[in-house]
Amino acid sequence: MTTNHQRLNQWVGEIVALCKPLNVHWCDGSAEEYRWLTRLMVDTGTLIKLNESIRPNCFLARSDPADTARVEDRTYICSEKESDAGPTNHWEAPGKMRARLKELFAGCMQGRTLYVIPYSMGPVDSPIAKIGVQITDSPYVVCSMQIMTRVGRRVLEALGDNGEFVRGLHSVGYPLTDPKQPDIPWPCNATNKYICHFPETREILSYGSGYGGNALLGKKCHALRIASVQARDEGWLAEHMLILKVTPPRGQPHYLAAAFPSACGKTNLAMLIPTLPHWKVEVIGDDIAWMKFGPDGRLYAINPEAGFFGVAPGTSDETNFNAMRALDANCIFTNCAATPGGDVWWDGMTRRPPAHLVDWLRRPWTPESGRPAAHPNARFTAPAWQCPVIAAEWQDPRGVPISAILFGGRRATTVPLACEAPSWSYGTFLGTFVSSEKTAAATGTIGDLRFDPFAMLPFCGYHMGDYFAHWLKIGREHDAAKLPRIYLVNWFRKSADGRFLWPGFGDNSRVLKWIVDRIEGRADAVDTPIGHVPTAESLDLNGLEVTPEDLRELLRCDAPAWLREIPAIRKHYEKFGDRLPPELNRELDALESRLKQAASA
Ligand code: O2Y
Ligand code: MN
Repeated sequence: MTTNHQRLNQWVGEIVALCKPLNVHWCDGSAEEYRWLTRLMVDTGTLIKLNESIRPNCFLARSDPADTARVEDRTYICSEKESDAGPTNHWEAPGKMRARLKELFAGCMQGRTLYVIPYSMGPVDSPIAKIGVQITDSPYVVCSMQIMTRVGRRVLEALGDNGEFVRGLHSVGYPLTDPKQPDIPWPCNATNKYICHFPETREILSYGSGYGGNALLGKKCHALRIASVQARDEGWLAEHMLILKVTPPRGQPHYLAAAFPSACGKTNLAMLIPTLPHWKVEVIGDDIAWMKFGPDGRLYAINPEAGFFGVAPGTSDETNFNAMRALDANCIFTNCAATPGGDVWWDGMTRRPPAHLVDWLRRPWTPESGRPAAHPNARFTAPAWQCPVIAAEWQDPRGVPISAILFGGRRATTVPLACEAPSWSYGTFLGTFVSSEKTAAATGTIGDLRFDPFAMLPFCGYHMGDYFAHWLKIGREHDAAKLPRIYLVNWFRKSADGRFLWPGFGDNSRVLKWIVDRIEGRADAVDTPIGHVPTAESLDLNGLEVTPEDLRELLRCDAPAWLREIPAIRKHYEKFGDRLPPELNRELDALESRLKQAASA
């Protein structure tokens, strides 16, 4: 495959000269190419082919035990000014980091093939989509990028002779310097890992890891860290949000975007099966949303990805039937256990574990082993189109108009089941202190709160105070009547004796229904100091056994508990110094005085 794009050809030439690969291959994204690379990886032991009659065209990869997750402490934002990276990112001066990386990348691809992956984040013909080119020496990354993004010829065509693209250079950092040196199943660099972003020049340099978000550069590095900077500069939003289509019986669909920190059941919500009869929930995306204003003034979202890179443990026919069906064929599994019959298994996949397995570390495993069979961050990489509830319009280049944005955390106390923000600016304020409790707190005590504003803490490519300001600016510059409404939700509220008050999973459709009904002016709410909370009667609880006491607790604005959290929110805000928009402190002061009034009434 060739291109007349001079800057691209010149960059590839420079990287070839620096990294000294044995071969260069331009990826065309074809099924033939996928077959060739998976065969190659089966030969080197990187992949195990699963039983064709159980999971056709599926493979299992087992990583180096030291390379199993994103490495936040090795992730850098190398902006020109340190202050532009802000307090939530590691920073290094771009010149200094480039010099360090140049040394590491020099000769790092010896004995290997350098793959050039032209990819599109979003449907290739979408005005919201963006193009990237990743150079990598990992065939595992090439195959994973084929599933997770749109790769190949049509992307080069869209790029033309002079189009803009994000540059991503990735190496596992394990050169084969001696021609006789055999390769190993999961090459990586045990001592040096760097995941570096250069926001001003829209570049990503990743060294030493072959895993997930460190290596599949289209995902967190491009679609969130670099794109958040582009979005700020160009007036749109690049967010860590799933996108849902919710259709009421005989009604018009609404599209919702939702941000949750990790371990809050984001993939389960994205693929939820409603318990409410005749309500339909379909998925557009499970992790990232790019949202731009359309000519009609509404906010339109695309899923920039084409696949799901989901956590396997805990996923089952009971917890997420639709995800399980997306895994029936054409997937890459990483760090799962292997069954004697040539399938994969992970903890929680079936009620009864198999009697014998080979665990993710290649050791024999039985239920008596007393340790997990799969790594807790074991993953599936699955094509999105395979999900039975993928919405027909998931690849619509125009995107889908967003009616509501949800923020949620895992909160045993304080935060009610749902709460509607009366305005975009108040909704933005709610997003700034999204949090989960590190440990389940008993009622009356504050658990150790981990703030994850907008669920973007590890993914915002610039100063988070400026990111809050960008959200507030969007609200000032657009027609309030056309902006999505903003909601806080919490499926994890517990009783004083530690019981979950809400069943979650498919019953979360009851909260989605309340939100849709609010948007359509059909549902009641109570005005509380924190926002509009559902009345008990406005929630459709048909067929659900929830006691009136539990419901009251779920929907209670617990003013004293909120008041106890205000100092923690103030402390959280202090991190952002003078880049914290003053409106947010004003909102916090106003909230505190409303809560004090309510608590003393
Ligand atoms: O550990 C990794 O590299 C994956 S992290 C990830 C993957 C898919 C979706 N979300 C995430 C995340 O950390 O938010
Ligand atoms: Mn994510």
